Amino acid sequence: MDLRFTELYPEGWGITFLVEKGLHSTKSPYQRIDVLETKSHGRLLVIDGAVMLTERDEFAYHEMLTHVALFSHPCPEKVLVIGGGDGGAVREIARHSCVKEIALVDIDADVIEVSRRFFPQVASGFNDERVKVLTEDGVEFVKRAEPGSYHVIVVDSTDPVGPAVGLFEKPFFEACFRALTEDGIFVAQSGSPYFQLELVGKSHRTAREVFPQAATYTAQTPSYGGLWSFVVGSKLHDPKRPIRDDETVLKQLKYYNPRVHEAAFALPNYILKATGQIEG
Ligand code: AG3
Repeated sequence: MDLRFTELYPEGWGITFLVEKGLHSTKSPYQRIDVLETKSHGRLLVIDGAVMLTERDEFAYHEMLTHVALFSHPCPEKVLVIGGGDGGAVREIARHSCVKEIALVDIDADVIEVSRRFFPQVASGFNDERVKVLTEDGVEFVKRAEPGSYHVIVVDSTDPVGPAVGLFEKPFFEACFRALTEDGIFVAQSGSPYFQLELVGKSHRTAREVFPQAATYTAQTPSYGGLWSFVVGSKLHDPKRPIRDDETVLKQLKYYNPRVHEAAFALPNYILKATGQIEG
């Protein structure tokens, strides 16, 4: 008999993994966390029934979430990550030697602990001495942050249900704008173009209202059902153009390269329409 895990998307389709065994299940004060050993994708982290990452393809999401903004900035010394308690985003950011400080703020200490224990390769960035981890509400943290204190803010949230709802709202984008330096860049995961197209559109429009430059880009993330979207807002630098080519970082990467960076902003018509960039 095959054991299976399916993340069922709202319209009644989903993504299925054959499961070797369950490794861990826990209910934190905020959400349910499961770790499964799959047949095809190594370990799988699930939060409240939604796929967060697999060992096999987490690189695509984490590289594209972080390096587009980081390579668009000439010198991102101070970086803030909101969410991302698994550590994958921090691991990618820590590859850049120009980064001097990384603060990670995740509301759920249990996610960090589970990742350290079951996903040591993903959580490896937590061992970097530039990283400071805080377990508190990301929205409140950014609201209180000293204006102009971060060069890049990366939002690695779960879906907009439960504790992550506020991370998709305009007041949070505005708080990030204030917390960024004058040439700061904001980037957030903005949902699946297949099953959250409204969210992709809303995130894009919100970023446009708050930042002088804003754009949506995509990457292939098979474990999230195909294509995934990200929204980037920038105060000065063009987020569509990489302006550093740090070879020591680039040669470590499995997905991102400067041509992928530029190409990721080329969007299919249905996403251009959903984000209000073409009529229809
Ligand atoms: N980012 C998870 C993206 C949301 C996935 N949603 C879904 N499968 N319904 C956080 C985990 C990666 N660091």
